[in-house]
Amino acid sequence: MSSPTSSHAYGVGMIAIIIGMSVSIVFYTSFYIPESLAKPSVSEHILNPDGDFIIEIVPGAVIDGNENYVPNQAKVLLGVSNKVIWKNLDDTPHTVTPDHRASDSYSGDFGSIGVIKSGESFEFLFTEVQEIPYHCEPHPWMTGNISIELSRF
Ligand SMILES: [Cu+2]
Repeated sequence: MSSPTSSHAYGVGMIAIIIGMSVSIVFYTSFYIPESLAKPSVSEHILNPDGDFIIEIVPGAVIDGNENYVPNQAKVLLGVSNKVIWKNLDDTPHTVTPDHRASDSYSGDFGSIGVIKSGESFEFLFTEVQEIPYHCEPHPWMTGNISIELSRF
């Protein structure tokens, strides 16, 4: 048989377990899940670099042997020129397509979605050091390379 004291202790124990579980669930849903889904924290300098870095898809780029992406071997610095804009100045639609799947943990998958029409542009904010060789999907002889590097500051 149980004494009144031990059954009371048992009741308090159950309540403590229930409260503990509730607190854990509230913590998990309110703090842990939003934190794990949040984008990585990126410094203000990198989110708002000093200026845009322009890569022109020059007129006549569609013709094999011509210049196409200019500058062709681009080097950008985080916090300085990591926001890159490809401008299509050619008459033909082109793409910026990575040779191998490439992504940035803040901005997501790299590459133009569909074609960049004549007069239009594609922009991408790089937040991590990496090097990406890329090409034009309809005109695979058009190739370029972009390298994202740390600035010295
Ligand atoms: Cu093209």
